[in-house]
Amino acid sequence: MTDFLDIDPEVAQALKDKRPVVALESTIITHGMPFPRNVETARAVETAVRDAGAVPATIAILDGVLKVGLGDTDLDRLAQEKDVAKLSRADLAAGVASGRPGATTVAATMIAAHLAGIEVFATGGIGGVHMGAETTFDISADLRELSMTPVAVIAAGAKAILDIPKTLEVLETLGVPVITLGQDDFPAFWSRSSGLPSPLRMESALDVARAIVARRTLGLAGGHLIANPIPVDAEIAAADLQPVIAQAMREAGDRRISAKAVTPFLLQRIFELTSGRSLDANIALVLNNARCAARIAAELVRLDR
Ligand code: PSU
Repeated sequence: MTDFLDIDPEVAQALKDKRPVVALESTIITHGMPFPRNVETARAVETAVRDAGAVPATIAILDGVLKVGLGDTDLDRLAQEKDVAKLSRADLAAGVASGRPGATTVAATMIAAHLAGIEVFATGGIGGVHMGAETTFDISADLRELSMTPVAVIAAGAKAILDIPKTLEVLETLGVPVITLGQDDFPAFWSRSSGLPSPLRMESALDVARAIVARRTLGLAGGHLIANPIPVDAEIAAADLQPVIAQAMREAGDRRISAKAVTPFLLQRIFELTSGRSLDANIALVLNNARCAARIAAELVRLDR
């Protein structure tokens, strides 16, 4: 495995010393945000993790190796490279074998984090059940991964472009604990509330760390979805976004965009239709999740001492 997995020395040392480490994904860099804000955000997120006392480990495939912890040059390369593959569980191994650069989704990042021994991972929003899934069957592999791989994913809920009620139903069926921090409603990425109650609610990073330890001790497979609402001053009201999302989805339908291309297309169109407001909100929520993940990782390390 060492031929395919490359853990950055700083990350490896932190894990060995039982210091907090937070995994970060790369699809958000290559398919979620335009250049150069993508790489600026990737760096700012790493800094936010460090400022909160943890070591960041951004994950991607470069030169035929699954890298856990990217250097500055790696980040620049990834952000500017054309045709980076978006890799999930199904194509992760083929992506590594191809030798071409690849970005990891939430599912693939969870797999890599677990291989490296990292239990906490921050992203923007997880993939979920797409609108119209009753005919397209388009359900993100992120959901099943959460039921299989013991990593806690800190996200601002599920993106509002998804069918959130169905996403919550599938998570329940798969036995994934969905814990929202500090409020009763499950958040919807750019907005603080999806209008739906969260299955579980907790108030602090310590509560979450205790739940992770309990799940591990009980031997229950899978991870946790920790929903961290976007900060109040950064949110976009759901009512303002609804027509924009509807238009972007109509366009995706007209152009027959499908499978992996759907989420990147919608994010890009919503960015254009909101004159960049959606990207500002996205960046704010990712930074917020990075800080939250670092606090959870720190509590987890303390409980494990
Ligand atoms: N969070 C963001 N932007 C993103 C993503 C998360 O703020 O682009 C990515 C994650 O990598 C997630 C993917 O796994 O979107 C979901 O893609 P899909 O809907 O195709 O499963």
